[in-house]
Amino acid sequence: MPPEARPPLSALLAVEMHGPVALVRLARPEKRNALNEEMVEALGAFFAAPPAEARAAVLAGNGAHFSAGLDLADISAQDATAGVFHSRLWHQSFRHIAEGRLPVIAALHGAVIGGGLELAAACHIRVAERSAYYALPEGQRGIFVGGGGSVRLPRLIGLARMTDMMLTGRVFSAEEGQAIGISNYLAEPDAGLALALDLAAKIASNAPLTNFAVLQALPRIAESDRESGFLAESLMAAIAAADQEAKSRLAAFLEGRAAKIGRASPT
Ligand code: 1HE
Repeated sequence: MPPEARPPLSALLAVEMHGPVALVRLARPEKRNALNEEMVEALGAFFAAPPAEARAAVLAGNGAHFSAGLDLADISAQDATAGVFHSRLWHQSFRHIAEGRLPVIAALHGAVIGGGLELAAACHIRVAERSAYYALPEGQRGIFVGGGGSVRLPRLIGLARMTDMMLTGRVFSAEEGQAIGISNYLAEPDAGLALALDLAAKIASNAPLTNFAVLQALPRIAESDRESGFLAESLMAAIAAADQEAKSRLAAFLEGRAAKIGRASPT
């Protein structure tokens, strides 16, 4: 179904297509894009079944911040049983982002806090404007990460840095976040979304099987034992190279019709 024919998943999630790139925006700026259950469910529903024509996505936030994290009102009266199911809902939704069909670029600015940072970590690439800052104030609030942060963030920035953020409330600036690997690209004010859309358009022009291999095979290989990894790599490489898309791209290069690889890359 074309996106304009689909009923909106939630008024708190705005989706528009830019060619093959789906731009998904958290649309609750009056609450600093604090993530309530409706938004987390809508994110999961979108990325579980993205529009057929979408080949990549950008996830951004409306207003001055990417996201202030979990809507603290959602859990203020929650018991332990409700809490564990609430956290599992986040896991299920974010899995559709991290392990879904689309490469997803997070375009970050302003607060990227708590569950907002967990959401950013579930994306495949992060672009951060200089206004971005990162914190895990769960320690101050008496709670714990529940959106996959304890699994994804140590892999992104290291266990010691995450421990520091959670125990001391340390806040990292955009520049620090770039240095420690939270963001892949640092953008000037108001330039982050355009850069993220450009990168997503490039990704959308890759061979679909290469994108599949990067999203589905690479993280599994990276987490598996070496010998299983080498074998899975050989199988994936052989399947990708045998695809017609690879054949025509390789022929284009060998016949001098393909672009050469330059040195410059954005930021
Ligand atoms: C919220 C939330 C929220 C704002 N839940 N309502 N996250 C936090 O601990 C971060 C809490 N938020 C903040 O520190 C600040 O709001 C900000 C630095 C992000 C922005 O400050 P500011 O001055 O621009 O906005 P504000 O006046 O603080 O907030 C505007 C409104 O948004 C206000 O509501 P209002 O009805 O009084 O207008 C705030 O209450 C509301 N708001 N953030 C609920 N987070 C899966 S587990 C993950 C665990 C976590 O994410 S813990 C981290 C939670």
